Amino acid sequence: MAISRILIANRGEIALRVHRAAHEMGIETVAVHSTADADAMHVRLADQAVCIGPPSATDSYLNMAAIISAAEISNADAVHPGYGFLSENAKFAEIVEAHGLKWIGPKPEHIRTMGDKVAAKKSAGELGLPLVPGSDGAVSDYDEARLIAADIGYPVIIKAASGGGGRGMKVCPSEDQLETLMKQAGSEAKSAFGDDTVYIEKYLGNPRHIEFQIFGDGEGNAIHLGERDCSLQRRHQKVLEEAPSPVISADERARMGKVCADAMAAMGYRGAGTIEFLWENGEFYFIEMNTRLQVEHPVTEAITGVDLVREQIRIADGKPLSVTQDELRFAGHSIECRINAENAFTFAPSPGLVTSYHAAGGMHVRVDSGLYAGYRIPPYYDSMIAKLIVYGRTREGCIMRLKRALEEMVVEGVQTSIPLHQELIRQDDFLNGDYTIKWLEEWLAERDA
Ligand code: MV4
Repeated sequence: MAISRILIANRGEIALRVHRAAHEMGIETVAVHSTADADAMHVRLADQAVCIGPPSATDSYLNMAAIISAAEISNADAVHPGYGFLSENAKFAEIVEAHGLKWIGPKPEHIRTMGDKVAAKKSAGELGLPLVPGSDGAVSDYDEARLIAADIGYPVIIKAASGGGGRGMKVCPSEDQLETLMKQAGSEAKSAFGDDTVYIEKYLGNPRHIEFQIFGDGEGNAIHLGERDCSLQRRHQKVLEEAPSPVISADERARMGKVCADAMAAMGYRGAGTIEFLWENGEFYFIEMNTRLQVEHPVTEAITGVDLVREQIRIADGKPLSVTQDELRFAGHSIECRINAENAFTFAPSPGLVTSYHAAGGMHVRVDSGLYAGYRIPPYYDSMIAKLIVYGRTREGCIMRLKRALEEMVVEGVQTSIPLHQELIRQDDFLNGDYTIKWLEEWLAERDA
């Protein structure tokens, strides 16, 4: 039976994004929401809505039993998890499938493998992806760590196997600090993730974060949709993303994209995935894989013309990929600004009543947001309230359009990061595409000095 009603296990702009793709395919949607989100746009737009618990995400958007119950009572036949929340929870994917529902996501075994950074790296290496030099798996004793670090050379970085988002990482400059930092990394990982497993890598001093979007049909076919440059981050939160990367040539894209697609084909990967690399001195080094749709997916949509959520739904429904690698064309340039309800200088969250709202518009301007005038942004969740995505034939044209679109955006009643973006895109280094993962924090430190 074809999918006819999707339960969207998420909130905010991504819930709207999934709703829109579903409705364009003639598929009904079921929203779930906490009591704090009763007035949210994703609830208003959906065909049905089910309250799944109190404001705390643990008791609502992370409450598997409540979400499965909502799917049963609404007669949904598929679940889309969006990003965050339960999207990379292999157990949840299994439970969804065990209830006879279609999981709009990767196979649970692949979610599980990629969620364990040590297993992910091992698997990536076997699949032919280039790795950061380092330990071959987990490192348990100090003597072993010392030998590995001496071999690859200092500085090294100690990472938690269950980590992610930069948590549980320690940069170690020399051997005399290795034992202390290993113990620290292990105990921090234990308290944060309940797992003290760590591994070691060569520390790359000043790389870019470049990720490839891939799609698999679960039956041995896979394609890549090019890369995104996500180097502009603050405290492991992406601020602005672009596609293509200003530093990757068409030949490099085709070569590395093929390495990624071949790897995904070989593992029988299903659905959307992102392969994250650090890029330094012209070389790619695999660090992690994300087994979900990502916040920044619209920049890839803009340069390829492929609706990634539609593609996810089609694949979950057993249909083939809608485009072949040969048919895919990368055209133009796209930039996404994440607009958060926060102070543009201190980054302090700024939830509350939105008194007026006007989204930018015009040619090649997209705003993904559940905002409306009179909406009260709840304090319980992520502060991202909108994504502004702009397209242009060239990077320069894209930046000019972005500048214009940022001027047009109106969000009153709360503070937003719009002024931060306006300042950021005027910087020479940004205009030149000359930035790495350290650039944004260094620029902010100078700005605030
Ligand atoms: C690294 C690294 C340098 N060398 N690994 C941060 C989060 C996690 N996804 C991996 N991270 C890093 N791994 C090696 N071997 C530097 C980072 C890193 C980083 C990576 C991507 C984007 C922003 C970052 C900010 C600080 C550190």
